[in-house]
Amino acid sequence: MKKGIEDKFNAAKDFFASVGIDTDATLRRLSNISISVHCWQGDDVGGFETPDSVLSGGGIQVTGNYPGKARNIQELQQDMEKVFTLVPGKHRYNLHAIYGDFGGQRIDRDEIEPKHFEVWVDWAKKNGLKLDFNATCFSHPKADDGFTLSSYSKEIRDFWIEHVKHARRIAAYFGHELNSPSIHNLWIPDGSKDIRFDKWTPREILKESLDEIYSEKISPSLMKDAMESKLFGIGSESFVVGSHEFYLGYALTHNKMICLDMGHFHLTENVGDKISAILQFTNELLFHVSRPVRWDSDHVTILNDELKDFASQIVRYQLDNRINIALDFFDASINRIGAYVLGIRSVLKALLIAMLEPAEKIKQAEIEGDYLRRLALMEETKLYPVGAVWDYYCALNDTPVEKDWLTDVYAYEKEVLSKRN
Ligand code: RNT
Ligand code: ZN
Repeated sequence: MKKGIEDKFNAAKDFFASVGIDTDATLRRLSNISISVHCWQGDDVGGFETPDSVLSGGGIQVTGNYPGKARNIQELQQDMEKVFTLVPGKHRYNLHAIYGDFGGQRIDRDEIEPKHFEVWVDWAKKNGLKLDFNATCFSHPKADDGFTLSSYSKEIRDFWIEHVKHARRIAAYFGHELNSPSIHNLWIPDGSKDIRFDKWTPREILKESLDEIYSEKISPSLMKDAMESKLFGIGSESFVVGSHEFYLGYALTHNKMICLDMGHFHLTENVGDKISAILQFTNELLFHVSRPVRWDSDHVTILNDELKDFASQIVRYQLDNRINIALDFFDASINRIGAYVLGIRSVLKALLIAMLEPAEKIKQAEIEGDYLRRLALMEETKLYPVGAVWDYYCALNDTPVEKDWLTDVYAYEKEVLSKRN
């Protein structure tokens, strides 16, 4: 371990003990939290259906053309292995349906099978990872008019229903092979650019499509279903079929998980705040941790107030096993490996900060109605020596301390990424 790290940690540990916090227990707790790391930051949501697949439609957008993106499964796996050496903890990996191994064949979305994802299962086993999954209802000609599961065309929606059914079976296959239920998240782009006259019918159709999809019962020991709402997208500014209320209603009445993407709400809404409301009525939630900048821009997560608020909600109410943390950002304007590392580390830091709060003391002040004390304690907490604990945790896990990971990222860029074009 680098010189000084342990000394600083011990001093911090004494300090935290003096405010009633057990630092070692905190680090054990942090190491038990797994983040589901998304595959799509690695190649700008392109996928591997064809050698030159690119993100299209769906109201989501990647901007930037930083060199070195992964062009095939092997490169993406190599990149991810690098990423996982630079972040502490054991995590999960989150695939989209377009990332299968289709062997150069044209396999349409309604034909994908577990065998197309064997290469990922083998890789996950080798690297001690668990897998999550997503149907891909965008970047496809049958999604071009902006409607998939809620399409007025029976042919179109049947195609997508079939796709999602296949995707759920692949998630179940992951759960079975890796001994850990795989979360299958469903997000569809459906909506319209301009004012919708009939908002009822598309939602009624979507509900029927979902009923059809979920009529196939799969054990929650293999896979769990989540559904992700959105406020608006590019091309669906005026109306989104799968709104928050729609999916919240569906999830609560059908025993499904809701997925809250931090970029899918009004910018002044505190998404973390929703946790203590929704979890009064259901057992688990999925989060897409992201960073909206003025809109759902999917910037790399950083340690900002929104992220800290989110983490504090998990930690304060011991929801470690009820909130599933997944990442959802894709920035093509910076080194993609570095984007992953920075984003993952920021989420872990937010959790650590929350775990090192003098929670009992603040709660007591609140119960007693001593709101000045409550405010003062929360304010003091902001300067607690969390950095020393974080550095120690990174070193303990054989991962770089402070910004040392940059050295690895740039070396990898030079040796590997710069040779791709
Ligand atoms: C889109 C949703 C969705 C996607 C991924 C690629 O607005 O956030 O989660 O980002 O499925
Ligand atoms: Zn999302």
